[in-house]
Amino acid sequence: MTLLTDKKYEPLTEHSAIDLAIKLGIFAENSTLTCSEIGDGNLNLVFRITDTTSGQGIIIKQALPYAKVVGESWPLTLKRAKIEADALKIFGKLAPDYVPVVHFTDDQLAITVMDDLSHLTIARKGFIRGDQYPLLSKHLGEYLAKTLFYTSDFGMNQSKKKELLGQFINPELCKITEDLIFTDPYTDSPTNSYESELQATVDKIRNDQELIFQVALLKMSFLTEAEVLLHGDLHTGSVFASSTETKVIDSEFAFYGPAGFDIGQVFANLLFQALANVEKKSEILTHVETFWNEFVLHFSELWKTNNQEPHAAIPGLYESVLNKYFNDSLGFAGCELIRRTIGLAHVADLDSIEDNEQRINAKKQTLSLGSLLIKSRKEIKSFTDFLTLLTKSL
Ligand code: SR1
Ligand code: MG
Repeated sequence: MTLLTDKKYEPLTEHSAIDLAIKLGIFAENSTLTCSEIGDGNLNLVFRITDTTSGQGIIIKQALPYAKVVGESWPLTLKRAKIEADALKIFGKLAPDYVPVVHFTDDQLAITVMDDLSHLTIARKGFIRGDQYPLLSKHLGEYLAKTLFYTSDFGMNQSKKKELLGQFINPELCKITEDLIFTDPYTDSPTNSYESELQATVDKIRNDQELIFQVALLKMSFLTEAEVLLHGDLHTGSVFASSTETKVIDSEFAFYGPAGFDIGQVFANLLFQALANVEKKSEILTHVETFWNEFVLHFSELWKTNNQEPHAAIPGLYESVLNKYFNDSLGFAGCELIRRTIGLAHVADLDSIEDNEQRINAKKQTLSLGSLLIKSRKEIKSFTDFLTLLTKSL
């Protein structure tokens, strides 16, 4: 929905965000409102506006015409706000328990107005401070089973899927992923950043021809395999959580790609916690297992009950599709582990380890696990094999 088409784009301030919320009729003109810019991601402005009397709030998210993490030298399309809002609406219909409600959008201003989730915590921050999220992995498994299945050729009309694919052509944001995940970490790119103590390990990665070949294959899969509508950036910073609730946000990287990409990002971003703190190994492995089991439980049920593909019942097809998703996810998880350690966009799980030696060792272990998953993903025949490998490697 475009509500304010006469408005020219300009970045909101805390003051103009309040004006906008009143103009949109979200709050009465005489309400006492407070606003703070709370965006801590790499790309956007995020304003939380609260009515001090009722305590009720909303979020206005606005895309900037450049990547905030780098600055104005890295221009970026505002169209991503529309992609994000459209994806949130689709995912919200498919998995309503796990997606915030979108109230308004304006393509010109590149804004999305959505539920205030401030009673929840960004899962990565919560994990780092020791919060427990007993239902998070179960919820993410169900969320992904539903969003991936219902946007695939198995879960929706196959002609409509092609139209949806066209709606989510997202070249600029995909290019960020292609560069930052699949290319830059394996070259001497100025976007990379890592401690000098990692240089020898980085050199080893860049000289590992088998590893680079496998990364190139995974990149080809990302570029060409339009299996499902992906979230496209499903790390723990894109998830708000509490002990009872889980909400997936930040879908501006959404596009049609290989299902294993979202699954692998969830695996990797859970694993950062175990790599950062060995005491969390058992908690995190339980999350990894619960996430996968829940994904399979829902996906297999949807496959049996809602399949649109006439060949769906052919013996072996379900197993073949699921094995492909699983196998791909291990490779994509490996790429995520590596790029978050030596590429442009790091994770606080590792970077916040204060002790230098401990941090470097955790990062070396992350790079080693990443390489192993990428290179040996096809030999990992079952989820049990994966768990055994993780138990040995962490
Ligand atoms: C320039 S954007 C860097 C990273 O932030 C986003 O959340 C994506 O993960 C992207 O790769
Ligand atoms: Mg994001």
